[in-house]
Amino acid sequence: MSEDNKLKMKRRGFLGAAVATGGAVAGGAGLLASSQSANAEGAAEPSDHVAPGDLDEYYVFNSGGQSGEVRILGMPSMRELMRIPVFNYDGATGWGQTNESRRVMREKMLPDTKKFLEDKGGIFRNGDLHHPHMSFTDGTYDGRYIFVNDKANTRVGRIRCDVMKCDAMVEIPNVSGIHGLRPQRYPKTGYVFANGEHIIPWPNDGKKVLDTENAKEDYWTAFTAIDGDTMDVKWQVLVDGNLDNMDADYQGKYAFSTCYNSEKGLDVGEMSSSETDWVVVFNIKRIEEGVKNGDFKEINGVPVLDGKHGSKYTRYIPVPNSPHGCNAAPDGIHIVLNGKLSPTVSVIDVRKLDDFFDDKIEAKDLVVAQPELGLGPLHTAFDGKGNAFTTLFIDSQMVKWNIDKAIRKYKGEDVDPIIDKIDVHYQPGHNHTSMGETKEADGQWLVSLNKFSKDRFLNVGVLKPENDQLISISGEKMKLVHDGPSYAEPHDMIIVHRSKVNPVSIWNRDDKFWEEAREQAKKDGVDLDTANQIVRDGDKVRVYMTATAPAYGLPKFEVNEGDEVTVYVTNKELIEDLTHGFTLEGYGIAMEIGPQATSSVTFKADRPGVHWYYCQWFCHALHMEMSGRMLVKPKA
Ligand code: K7E
Ligand code: CUA
Repeated sequence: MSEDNKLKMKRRGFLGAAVATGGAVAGGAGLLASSQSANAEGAAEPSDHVAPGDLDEYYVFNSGGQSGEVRILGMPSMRELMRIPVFNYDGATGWGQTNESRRVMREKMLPDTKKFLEDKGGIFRNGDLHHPHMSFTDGTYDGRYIFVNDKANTRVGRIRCDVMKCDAMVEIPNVSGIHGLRPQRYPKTGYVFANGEHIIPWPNDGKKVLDTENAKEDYWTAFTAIDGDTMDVKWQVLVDGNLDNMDADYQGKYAFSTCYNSEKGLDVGEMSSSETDWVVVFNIKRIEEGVKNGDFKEINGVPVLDGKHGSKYTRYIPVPNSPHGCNAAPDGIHIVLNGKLSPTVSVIDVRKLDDFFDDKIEAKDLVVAQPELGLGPLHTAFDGKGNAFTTLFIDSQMVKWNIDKAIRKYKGEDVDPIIDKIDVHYQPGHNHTSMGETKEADGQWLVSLNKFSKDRFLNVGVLKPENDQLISISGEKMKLVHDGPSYAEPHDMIIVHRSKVNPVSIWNRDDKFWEEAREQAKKDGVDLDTANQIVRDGDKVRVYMTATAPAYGLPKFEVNEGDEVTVYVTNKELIEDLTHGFTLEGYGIAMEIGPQATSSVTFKADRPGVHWYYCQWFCHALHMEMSGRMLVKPKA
């Protein structure tokens, strides 16, 4: 029996009538609103309660903002289940320190950056991760990957959902600050699209333009398409203005980026001086043809097409100044562009885009609604039943509105598209609904990611947490059910039904994650799976050892001061949840080794003496005893 069915069986007993009334089945296999427990009347009462031992119905992949990581929460409990280090340095797992993680971080780093980081440890230790999005097949999540942006160091990362580890990272050339990011929805991902936010001189080497009064001519940014399978940059399209957020359609034809700073100013006054900015629409097919026909300039190895005003690859739709969020509705038709400085959102109809690109209609004809929702609309999410939920940053509210009514109102009908408004606490940025960015949007839950929590939690000092609030949207009215503090600084999340995600509990011994270790072992003539031995190669020493609770295969090893030592630890356990660690005292070294994994770390043995290594993952009654000694013989 599948986990889902087991859960269903277990819950069916006590849920009773609630299964029938509140158990909306929307699209995916066995989507059961099991978190809605029954009240006395048998009506569904939305609750975040998940009893001890019970499992959540949804995975939440929450961004970690300037913490650079991704966090996995369970929904509706909103319990934090795991963290996935990506653009950061993590002392627990050794992310940024193990050879395996450093390969991921450095493999597609630009040569220039590699050089810059040479004497700084070789990696960036920070990142700013705003937008996690799962790969799609035919308009819904396919559970393969999660793609993430790094605004701080202009990268795109990928998380493998089978092991929930970051397995690829690419630094994007020619732009600065990757912000909006979305995988292609149809037919499948495919491309991962990424917005370069900040305009910079092209090239940005300090030679040509260092300080300029003429950003209009000298500063640029671009829209980037990455191949989600190879993580190679396929092409870029140079645009007018700063690119902010983006989304892709459900047809695989177009992508959309909100754009601020159409003025091309270099400070906030200049950037917001004009009445309107725009949304740039990218015509994927035309761009691909352009690449094929050589209609580009190759810059730093990437075909860059000209997408400025007048280009056949793009169109510019004027919208009120400084739009922010860009969200495709699960109806596959409507794209909502959030006003930010304007109290409105603009809704465009993707079915008109072919005509727009053929210059048969004007930009204004694309806009089918522009409801006034309140102050500071930033992002919009959907319930799959024709309703939208928009965060109002300045009003500190969530507004529920109906897309169809907004369209009718725009046509002149006397209808109010606003259905409900509730206060959130406080100043929401992103929001997200369960399965809401897929065609299987199920209208169960909404999270408001609030930037400020102020008085909502025990005071923890000057730096306050944010507040991710869980809201039930299964009824006509929204209902706030949970406050969830979060550390700096989730911008965005996705809410994925558990039926879409199938992580393993034990690594596959043949996983390519430690391919380099495998190859090195082969060269050294040792069997990585079983070796407990030292291989000396000049002043390079490779130490191979196994880990089986409660002992390492090597209780000690000896090296000389000044040796470059690589320690490979292979976890031999076949039991789930039996992770070992390797912490080397006084060397600042620690790493995680999951069941059936190999992890390795390289360091210079420049501290003579006895240094204990021990297992920092509690694995056995004799876990404390799982240790050994590295003996470093001093130079004569
Ligand atoms: Cu914070 Cu998506 Cu970077 Cu809006 S963005 S809030
Ligand atoms: Cu192995 Cu603790």
